[in-house]
Amino acid sequence: MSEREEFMGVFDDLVEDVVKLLSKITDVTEEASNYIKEMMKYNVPNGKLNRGLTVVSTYLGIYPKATKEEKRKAQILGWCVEWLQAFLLVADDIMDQSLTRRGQPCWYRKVGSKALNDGFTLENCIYQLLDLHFGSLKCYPRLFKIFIDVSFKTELGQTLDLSSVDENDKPIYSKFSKEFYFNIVRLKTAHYSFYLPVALGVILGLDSLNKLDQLDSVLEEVLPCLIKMGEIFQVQDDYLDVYADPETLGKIGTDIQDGKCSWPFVTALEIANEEQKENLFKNYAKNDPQCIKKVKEIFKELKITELFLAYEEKIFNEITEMINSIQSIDQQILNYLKSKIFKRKK
Ligand code: GPP
Ligand code: MG
Ligand code: MG
Ligand code: MG
Repeated sequence: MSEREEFMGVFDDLVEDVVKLLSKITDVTEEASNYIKEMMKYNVPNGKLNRGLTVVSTYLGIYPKATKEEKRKAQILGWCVEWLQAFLLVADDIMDQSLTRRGQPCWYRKVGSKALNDGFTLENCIYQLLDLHFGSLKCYPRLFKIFIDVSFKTELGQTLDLSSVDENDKPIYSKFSKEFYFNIVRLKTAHYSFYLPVALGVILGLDSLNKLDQLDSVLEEVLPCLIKMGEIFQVQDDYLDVYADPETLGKIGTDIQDGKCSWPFVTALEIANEEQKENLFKNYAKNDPQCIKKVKEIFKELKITELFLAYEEKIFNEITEMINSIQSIDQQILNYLKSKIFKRKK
């Protein structure tokens, strides 16, 4: 069985854990419980599962002697990250007015504004599952705190992301710069997508080894490299938003019509001549196929694809160097993560 299949095998049990918890709360009807169960099945398990699987691979890298039961704990912790991801995506798709996610309609397009409450429910499930499965471990307070802190950073990143347009959804171009772009990206993506899964694997691994006293120095060492991976991951996400086949990507890009402060657009602004800039401003942030086409034509004139490929190559070389200098954990843990995103197409 592959790691992914084994990981998937744990999901149904966690859904049942949540259902059982609901059954213990007075006044929760069977209908409500069934709704939440279906909502979780729709939103939690259908992604690439990279974040969840990274928790498991990191844990095994720190603590290779893990028994089947110990490994299962790491898988459950991995699923907690996937629950967080589900919460963030349900909410993000409302805010970005997206159409599809993971090859199916976005949840809010199925249930309307109930999706907002479902997002809260998904988030709370993290803490219910943590309490149920990790409540008696020494590392429990650290697990709890890292979820809270990383969620906060992600929400602040979303605040920055949304602040690039005004109350009429018009982009505030004076804010658009690479510096502002990377402020957004580090907060909204890097912490929860890269730092969190590795940190969770490290926390649980050091707990198993009875070496939690080493935790802070390990996390401090790996943080910059993971943030760097998060940066390039979101640059790829922004590139794929414009250029990937929606069938492969599982989502239809919306960054151009949403007027996002995205990598292709900020890069284009840096190098465009006055006429190209004027045309970019005229056509960006408009939900009109002709305008989107025009923006893409200018991107082509400016060789955005070539610039992206060269930038991707450069950053991955820098990441390789950063990994090679890591001493506190097995470099293979980070190389695995790097290989998952290198030249990714989805
Ligand atoms: C990715 O942005 C960032 C997130 C999904 C975090 C959202 C944070 C919240 C607090 C809701 P994106 O909009 O580019 O992602 P995608 O392309 O997947 O829609
Ligand atoms: Mg978004
Ligand atoms: Mg989005
Ligand atoms: Mg995106």
